[in-house]
Amino acid sequence: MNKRSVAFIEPAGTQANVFENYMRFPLMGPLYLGTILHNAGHTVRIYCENIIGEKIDPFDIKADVYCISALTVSANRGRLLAQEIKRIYPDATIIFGGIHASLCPETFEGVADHIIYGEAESIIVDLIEGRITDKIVRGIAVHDMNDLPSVNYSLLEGMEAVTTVPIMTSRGCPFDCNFCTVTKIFGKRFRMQSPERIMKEIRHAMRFFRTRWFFFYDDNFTANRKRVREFCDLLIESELDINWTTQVRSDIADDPELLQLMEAAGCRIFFIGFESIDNDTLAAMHKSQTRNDIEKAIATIRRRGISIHGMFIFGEDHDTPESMQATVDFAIRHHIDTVQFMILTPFPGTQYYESIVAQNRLIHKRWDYYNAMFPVFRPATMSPSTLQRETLRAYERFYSLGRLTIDTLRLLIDIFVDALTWNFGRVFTYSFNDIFIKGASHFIIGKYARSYEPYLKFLQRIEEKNVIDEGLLTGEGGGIGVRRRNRS
Ligand code: B12
Ligand code: SF4
Repeated sequence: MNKRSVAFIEPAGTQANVFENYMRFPLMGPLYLGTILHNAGHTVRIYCENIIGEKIDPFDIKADVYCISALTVSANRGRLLAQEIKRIYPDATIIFGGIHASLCPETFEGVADHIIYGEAESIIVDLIEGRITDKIVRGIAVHDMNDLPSVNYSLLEGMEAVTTVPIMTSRGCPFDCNFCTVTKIFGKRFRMQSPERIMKEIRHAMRFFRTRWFFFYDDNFTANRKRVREFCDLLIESELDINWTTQVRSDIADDPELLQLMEAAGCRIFFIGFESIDNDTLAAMHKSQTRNDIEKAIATIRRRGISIHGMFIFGEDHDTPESMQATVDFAIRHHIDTVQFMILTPFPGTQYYESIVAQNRLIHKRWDYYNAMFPVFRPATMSPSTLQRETLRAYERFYSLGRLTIDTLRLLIDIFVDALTWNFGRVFTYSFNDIFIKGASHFIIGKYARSYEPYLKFLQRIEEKNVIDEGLLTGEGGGIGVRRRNRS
């Protein structure tokens, strides 16, 4: 078999996304699949538009096979790229995979030679070498996560822009939140790498990057606590001295000793999906957590000096403008370090999507707007434009200049008092990073608040007329005038 040149493309969403400006992270799928193909002797490059910081031009990328990995928000851009590639290189093979291809393959009908559902490590070589010829192919879940190769990060174009090393040590989640696509792709069985293997991954990654910040992408890093305990022991013993961030659930508060160990091993920030402070909303989402669990988690984690990035979702049927602003009050009162207020988004393939479609509440299927920042369905207790406005107001309140000033002053006073009293005990809890993120978020939110106006106008029009003016929305996202980041 001739060796082939393969280009992986991770398109960016075409709409403004508050966080993409300083969160330059690649998906791990292209990195794993690219590494496997590279190890099999094929020539591989991976192009992630979010990392490169601009739109890629297919004229600049010549390959035998184009593998496009799209989320829902980047599906239209992926489709458009495929059309351009086919026009420029009619003999090239185009393969779509990833979350959106798995959950909504019809999006890529007519532009894909192959569409792959689910995990593709065990089929990618056969696919590229032509032993699999079916148009629709079902991948096979990786059975043992320790069998995966170590990621070759140098395949990633523009990897110098990555300031935090991405690593994913597990797949699957035993929970079943109704809005989430994770279990639809990776299943409910939690599969994980061993503590020794995670250490090997860290050492391996350190050969590619100078930074000592790592982000463990795992959806629920502490689902198996014994593993995390052993990993932290190994990390402390190794004296590698890295800082890391990961995603956990509120139930981590049940194990304060583990928290202490994680902090000692360099864990600095937790990303936690709190989703809501209302128990009825949490129950409707099948979140398997209560407001009490959230409060306990915040208090316990704060005591251990780990920062919290709290993620909330607005727009569930029990939500009102008042409950949304009460969530902001809650986040401020409980000193959550940074927050994300996402608008509930019915992603195809989820239980939530099915129920919204069945109730005829979906406004449109322009995937560019499915980035949890635009209402794409009709909420139960308020208009879509109210949901949009109240979400922006929530952000503006949380990241207000007044709060930023107070937090900065508080930190400076702590440092001053500690220096005077010769107290070094809490030096490691000073969080310059939080102040920086809050400051950046304040400016980014101000900028994006202005760019959401066209979508708000679109929502108001459909609310007045009760019809969708298709002319206002275009597939590539320029139609309603929401500004894109300048990529060219
Ligand atoms: C890391 C991460 C992020 C990072 C960076 C992601 C990025 N570059 O887009 C950050 C924090 C910035 C982020 C942001 C967002 N994220 Co996010 N994120 C993740 C997370 C936790 C891990 C992604 C990952 O690497 N997975 C592991 C790898 C191995 O999986 P994979 O890339 O899908 O690849 C496998 C298969 O899909 C397949 N495959 C993939 N590509 C291809 C291509 C070909 C050709 C083939 C054959 C096969 C194939 O094979 C691979 C190996 O088995 C996932 C959850 C998850 N478990 O995946 C959510 C997830 C992808 N995010 C999600 C969402 C909604 C978002 C946001 C819109 C909102 C938000 N949460 O802020 C933004 C949008 C970002 C954007 N691109 O515009 C959703 C996407 C849902 C959807 N239907 O699109 C997910 C699935 C979480 C969820 N709860 O549902 N995210
Ligand atoms: S939201 Fe988190 S806990 Fe819920 S199913 Fe998805 S990954 Fe699991």
